[in-house]
Amino acid sequence: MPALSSMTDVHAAVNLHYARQVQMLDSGRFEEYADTFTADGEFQHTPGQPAARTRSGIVAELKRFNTRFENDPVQRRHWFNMIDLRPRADGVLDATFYALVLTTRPGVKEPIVGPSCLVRDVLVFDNDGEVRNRSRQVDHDQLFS
Ligand code: SDN
Repeated sequence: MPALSSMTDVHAAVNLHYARQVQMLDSGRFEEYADTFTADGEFQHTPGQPAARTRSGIVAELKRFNTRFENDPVQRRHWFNMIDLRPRADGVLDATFYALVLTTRPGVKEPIVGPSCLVRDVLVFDNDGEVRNRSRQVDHDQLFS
């Protein structure tokens, strides 16, 4: 972890990481999104599905998932909120937060709301000083039991 003076600085760095990361995702820049994960990063966006591993695996999974929108132009936006950050002794960060997916279709003012998600990330400050996801696990509220 770089010499950030306080948890406030760490929160600011993580918030910027999330803002950039989610805008890459929502604009279909999947290679850039995958680059916000470590080289061995793991990503599971839907419970019960196998986690995508490595950056190329994450890109492939996002392309596969988004084929459903090929003939259905949509703007998806993932809204992140309530970010709880807990640093481990070794500087790795556990982040837990809410994510709400809004899907808007051309000419339709009201977006489709959902899924409402709980996200668990493991974040590291990588060798180049950038915040990256070592892993991301997304749970969907409607699948609770
Ligand atoms: O990257 C995320 C995601 C995500 O990629 C999701 C995808 O589809 C691709 C960060 C935080 C939350 C999410 C949530 C989802 C939802 C998931 C399934 C769906 O939209 O039906």
